[in-house]
Amino acid sequence: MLKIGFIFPSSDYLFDPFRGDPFTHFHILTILEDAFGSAIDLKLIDLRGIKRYFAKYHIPECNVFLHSVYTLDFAEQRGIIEILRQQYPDALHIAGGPHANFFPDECMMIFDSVIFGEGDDTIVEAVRDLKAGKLKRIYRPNGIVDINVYSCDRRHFLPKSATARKNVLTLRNKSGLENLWGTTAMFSRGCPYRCSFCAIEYARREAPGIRFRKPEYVEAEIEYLKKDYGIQGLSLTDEIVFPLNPKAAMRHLEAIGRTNILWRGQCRVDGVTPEIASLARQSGCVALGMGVESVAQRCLDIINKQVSVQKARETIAMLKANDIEARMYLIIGLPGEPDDIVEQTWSFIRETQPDLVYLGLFTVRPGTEMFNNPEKFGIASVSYDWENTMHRRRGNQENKKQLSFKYAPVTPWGRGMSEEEIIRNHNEIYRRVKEAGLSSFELYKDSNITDD
Ligand code: B12
Ligand code: SF4
Repeated sequence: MLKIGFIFPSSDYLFDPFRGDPFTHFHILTILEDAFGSAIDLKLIDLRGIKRYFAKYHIPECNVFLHSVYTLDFAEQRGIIEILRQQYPDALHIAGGPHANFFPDECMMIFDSVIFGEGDDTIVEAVRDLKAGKLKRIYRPNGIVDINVYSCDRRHFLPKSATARKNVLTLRNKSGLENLWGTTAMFSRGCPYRCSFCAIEYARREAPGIRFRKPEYVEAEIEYLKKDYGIQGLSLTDEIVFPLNPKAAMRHLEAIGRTNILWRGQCRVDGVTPEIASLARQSGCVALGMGVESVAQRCLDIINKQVSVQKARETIAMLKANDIEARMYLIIGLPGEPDDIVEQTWSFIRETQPDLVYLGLFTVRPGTEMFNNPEKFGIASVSYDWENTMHRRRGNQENKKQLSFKYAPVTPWGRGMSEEEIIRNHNEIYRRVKEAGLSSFELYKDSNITDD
């Protein structure tokens, strides 16, 4: 029988790698299970928390190994393949995922076959080809897939203890929810916006826009999680949790509401109307995170955020008025920051009183407009050392902070800030945020926080 193992790397740069769930792996394995049933043996080889050196002892022999390649994981994945080529020399390695799409040549040198773009249909084609001894080097999708033709992602590939966890719905202002059994879920794919610091642009180049699962499938998936895993609370990791069309958003929220689950999610500052906020609360929403990114309008314009600082103010107030915790994501070090960014940021926080502030240091991520055209953003150099191109959470929290890029001394917006200044600004805002009890890291001390 053909044995297929989908490897999830150690994620050793995360404070708690079990804070998120491997959706890609659940999804692809569910598709293969539906297509081939008991004719193939499927495994999710979960290396989270396992030291890299010991990975080899946790990987059983398979005919084929699957890998979803992320930039931060790439060095580890390459190391695992080197070991597996010795340990199981006949096994083949098939890859897909963001980093494979950004750097196809590099990935083609390492993997036997690479699936570009959405792999929902092409993985089935690849396994059929493999069985016939005709695995191709490259697979590409035929157009954008319909995400409603697949079963809901089944989670039985991991033990129940990895899915149902506490501390998923911890709130700043109310206690008790941290004890609910929770997990993460996602009911959409993609994002129609193109912020220049975000990897969505290139990760989803072949499938622009956003697609949502039908309300009846959303409801069925939540009921499955309640019944089989005892789930009481959900963290929804969709980039944009509400369908953009207001009628569709209402049907979506009504479906979630019928399950009586509590949930938190993410949205853009321009993605919530008062009606949606009120319905979201009725459907069990307790907190929403928003990419405010910067309180300097010039930065928002440069990064193509297509929102105003004023809109962020209004949305924070609207969520609070609806008893939904308003959490804001901020990035320090963006191009075009004014010299007094610390004071501007602090005065915005004092005025709007968000419930939590997630503070990030700007990184130029592979797969972004900024990585591909740095000079347009006044950036003189960017690191190609994959393990250091994005902040590793452990490193970020515990070690010396470092930037993965340098601004030119003169940028299209004036003087380019030095690494030292940016880190000093970040540290100062973080100090004030922490003192005010608004730090997300303090709230989730014991676990990592998923990011946008
Ligand atoms: C949910 C999510 C997570 C989850 C689950 C990730 C997972 N590995 O399953 C968690 C919270 C764990 C996570 C963590 C991180 N994430 Co994340 N995550 C996402 C998010 C929001 C959705 C991904 C997803 O599950 N989609 C649903 C599945 C079905 O779609 P998919 O993953 O795109 O896979 C499809 C194709 O890409 C392809 N495919 C992908 N892999 C493979 C593999 C094979 C073998 C095949 C056949 C096909 C295939 O087929 C799939 C079906 O069409 C994306 C943004 C986005 N909207 O795409 C960011 C995103 C992928 N994450 C990103 C990042 C940076 C991270 C972290 C490094 C962040 C951090 N520092 O904490 C970590 C990495 C952890 C890890 N080791 O995986 C970046 C990737 C950038 C990059 N250069 O690599 C993205 C694009 C966000 C962004 N805007 O920057 N993430
Ligand atoms: S930052 Fe958010 S809104 Fe902008 S492109 Fe990325 S996912 Fe979309």
